[in-house]
Amino acid sequence: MQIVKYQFQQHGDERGQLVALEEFNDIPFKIKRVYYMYDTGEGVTRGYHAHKSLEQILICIHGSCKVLLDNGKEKKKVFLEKPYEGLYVPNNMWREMYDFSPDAVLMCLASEVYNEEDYIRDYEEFLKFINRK
Ligand code: T46
Repeated sequence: MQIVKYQFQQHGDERGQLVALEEFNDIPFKIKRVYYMYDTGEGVTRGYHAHKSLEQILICIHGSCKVLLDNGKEKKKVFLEKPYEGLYVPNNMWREMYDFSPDAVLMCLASEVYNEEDYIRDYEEFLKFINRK
């Protein structure tokens, strides 16, 4: 499984850093939704689902966290700690987020608006779904 981590351009000067993200230029899809999570307590794990069609870019814009990606055949762990790095999470990929630092802010850029019908929240169902493809 290939992990795709984007390194965004940083516009830095003596005032600090700035990252700008444009759909189709920096992000490989039209951004229809942005959400972020924070105040994730110690030991918290999130995710535990896959999406049928949604594509996303995950950016830990503050602090750090880990993401486990699982395509049903292979699993990979990715550490996110840089506000200028974005992890691409394609559809049909199981994901789990964990080991959030207390100050972590995980921002997600999504290719679709929120739709609970797009979620596969049961791992066995996920395996059946990808094997049917
Ligand atoms: C994903 C990972 C990385 C909304 O109302 N709108 C939204 O856009 C989202 C994302 C969530 N919600 C509601 C639904 C739940 O009642 O917020 C609550 C928490 O959502 P969820 O348990 O799905 O959160 P995570 O952190 O497990 O997963 C989220 C995304 O849902 C998911 O698409 O890939 O982050």
